[in-house]
Amino acid sequence: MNKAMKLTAEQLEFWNDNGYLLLKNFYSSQDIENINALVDRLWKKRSKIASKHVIDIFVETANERRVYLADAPSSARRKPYKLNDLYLSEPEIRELIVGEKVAPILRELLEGFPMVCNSLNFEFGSQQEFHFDTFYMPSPTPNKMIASWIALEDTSSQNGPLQYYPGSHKIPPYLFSHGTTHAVPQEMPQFDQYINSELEKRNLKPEVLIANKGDLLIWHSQLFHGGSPILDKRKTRKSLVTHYFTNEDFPELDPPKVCQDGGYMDRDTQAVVHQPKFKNWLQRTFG
Ligand SMILES: O=C(O)CCC(=O)C(=O)O
Ligand SMILES: [Fe+2]
Repeated sequence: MNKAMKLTAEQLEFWNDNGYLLLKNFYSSQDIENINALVDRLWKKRSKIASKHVIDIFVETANERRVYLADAPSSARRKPYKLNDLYLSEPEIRELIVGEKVAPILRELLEGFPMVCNSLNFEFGSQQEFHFDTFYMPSPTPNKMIASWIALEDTSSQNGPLQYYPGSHKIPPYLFSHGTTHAVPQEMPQFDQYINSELEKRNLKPEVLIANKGDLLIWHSQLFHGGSPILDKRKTRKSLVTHYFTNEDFPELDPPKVCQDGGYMDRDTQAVVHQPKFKNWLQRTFG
């Protein structure tokens, strides 16, 4: 393990107080350029590559759908999308998100062996409402999940920067009617009431992250965060988000290792239920 990359006492204290850690200039510009070039290549060659990459396109519009990248129209790249789980097939992504540079830090914060459970490549801001990641992927043991966010280009007030409430990880998690943090859509009005009163009681205020290419942000699974609105719709905000569980929570798994301090869940890609219209038409017409 590279001792020089481990966290200082001040960084750990900041993490405990705020629920996030910003590591400026963590990745080199070459590291980032390689990832941007990979995403470019995947888009350009999408009809020819064998890997089945799953992408959510036209996010937050009436046209939102999940398709294979090979079936995505070129126009989908000019609107917000989420390219899912590139880590499953791309070693360069694995090296960046759970390689020896970052894994010791994740391991220290998680107090467990970090295991990537998903990754998301964005080209635009997500504009995702404030949320806790434990709405979607609660870890079997509370607080044994963590997320990283890598700036693949600079962010500004115009391109939908990330925002979060420092200290919100100390709010007792809201439990939905089934007794866990996994969100129940019908119960969101009660959740909203709870969170608003907790934020007010603790006088917590949102902060917007203006980041530079190569910066790394790590957040606690209970940090309340989201993507702010994209004010200039033409402006991209390339980023890579990864969520991690711990191997200790999944003792039956022997995750492939990327380095001695981290690995990844080797699983199937998400299911693609809706086939693009054109493909349906081809199938109907030519069988
Ligand atoms: O990148 C963003 O704007 C937020 C993404 C996010 O919250 C997530 O993927 O969990
Ligand atoms: Fe999130």
